[in-house]
Amino acid sequence: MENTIVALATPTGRSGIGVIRLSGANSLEIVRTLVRDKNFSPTPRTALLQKIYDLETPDVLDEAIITYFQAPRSFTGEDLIEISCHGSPVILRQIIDLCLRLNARMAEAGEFSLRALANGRMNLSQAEAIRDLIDAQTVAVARQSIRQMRGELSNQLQPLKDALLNVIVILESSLEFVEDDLPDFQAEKIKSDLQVIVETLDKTASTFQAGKLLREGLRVALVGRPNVGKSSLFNALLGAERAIVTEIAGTTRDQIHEKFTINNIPISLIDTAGLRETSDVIEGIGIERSKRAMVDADLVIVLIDGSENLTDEDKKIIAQVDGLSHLFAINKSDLSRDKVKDINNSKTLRVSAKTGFGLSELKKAIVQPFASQEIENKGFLITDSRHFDLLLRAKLEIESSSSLIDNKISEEIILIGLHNALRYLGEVTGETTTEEMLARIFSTFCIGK
Ligand SMILES: Nc1nc2c(ncn2[C@@H]2O[C@H](COP(=O)(O)OP(=O)(O)O)[C@@H](O)[C@H]2O)c(=O)[nH]1
Ligand SMILES: [Mg+2]
Repeated sequence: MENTIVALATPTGRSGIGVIRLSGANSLEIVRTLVRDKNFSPTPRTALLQKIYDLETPDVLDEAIITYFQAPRSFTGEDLIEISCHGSPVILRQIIDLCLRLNARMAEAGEFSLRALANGRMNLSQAEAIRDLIDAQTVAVARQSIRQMRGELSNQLQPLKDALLNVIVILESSLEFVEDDLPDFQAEKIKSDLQVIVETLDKTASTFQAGKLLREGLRVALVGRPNVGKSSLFNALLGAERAIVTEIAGTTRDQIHEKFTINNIPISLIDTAGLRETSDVIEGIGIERSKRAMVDADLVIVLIDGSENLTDEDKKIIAQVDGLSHLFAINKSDLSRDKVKDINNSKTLRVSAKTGFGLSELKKAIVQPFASQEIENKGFLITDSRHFDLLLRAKLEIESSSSLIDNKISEEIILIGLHNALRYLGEVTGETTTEEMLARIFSTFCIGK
């Protein structure tokens, strides 16, 4: 852990400024060589303009702003230096190479954060929140990540861990001092304490449904027979001419995916090849893919051409979505021939991909079955499946321990489940996470973070 690491903290490619980060005991020594000043002793947290020199030639490579964060008051808790260079990939590469020649080592993904964790600058759920913040696709996810980064999850869990520990202490001392079973009044107290913990865990874990929706969003597939206007609707929903639209049936042969958001929920919209019998090999493959997309989607929008009577092909598709989460949209409502009435008695929306009529109702209808009160309330949400899983496991352990109390099972056995629960809760914040698990988690981080 002592070795000094280096990485580009900004994206590769040209930019106004590119930031190189060094962390570790030798950071200052390395920078002294780069600026050719053996006595360079920057005031911590002060931006200094410096020339950066090549090692062998007298050449100045760049003029850069150097900021020194002295241990332990830095992101990683170690000596950390940020060099803000001009954002030229050539210059950045050269300066990183010099750092490597001066015995820094290229940082691995998330290694700065891992060091921050090891040095107690943040806990695991906070480090994960920084990763999620950087990856956030929507404002809503960014807001949730900031809350988690500021410790909201760990603060919610702490009282539960304290309460659980209290129960454990009582049981352990009764194990030492009492020969007989737990007195009834104490057993009742313990059971009710555990019940409160279980309910709170349940409440926190239940926000994951909304959190997952915000983070992962919905896969929505547009299906229908050729020429009903799927690609037109796809473009209209995106607000971009992404898919090819023609009056020729069978234009769309492969799927197209695009992302947009409805009320902060990321939607991955899939335009598919029109479903029909075909002898065209390529179109046939496209149709197979459409069928797969239909089954994989969270929601299928079946598009019908309202200017024509329902055809056998329409009816076949309508039968196919039975059992899948779906809604019917009747397109081309700008044409005055309104030939299709309700389908299978289900609610149908009238839209026009051409004029935009009905699109805002359609958007509402897409998210309506999934949107929950929690998203509206803007409370703190569990967004990470790892956290959700650990909360559930902790809850199950406590529940089964609690049921053992009634059966007068020995405290030793009851304690096993409670210790497991405490360990699971500790894994959320990283106190009880194994090295192997940490390595797995941090490999999902950016290099330079
Ligand atoms: N009048 C009218 N024509 C439309 C509408 N939507 C699509 N079309 C036309 O229907 C034809 C087929 O559209 P397209 O989006 O390629 O259908 P797809 O085969 O289902 O993808 C094109 O000529 C479109 O211009 C609509 O809402 N109103
Ligand atoms: Mg199409």
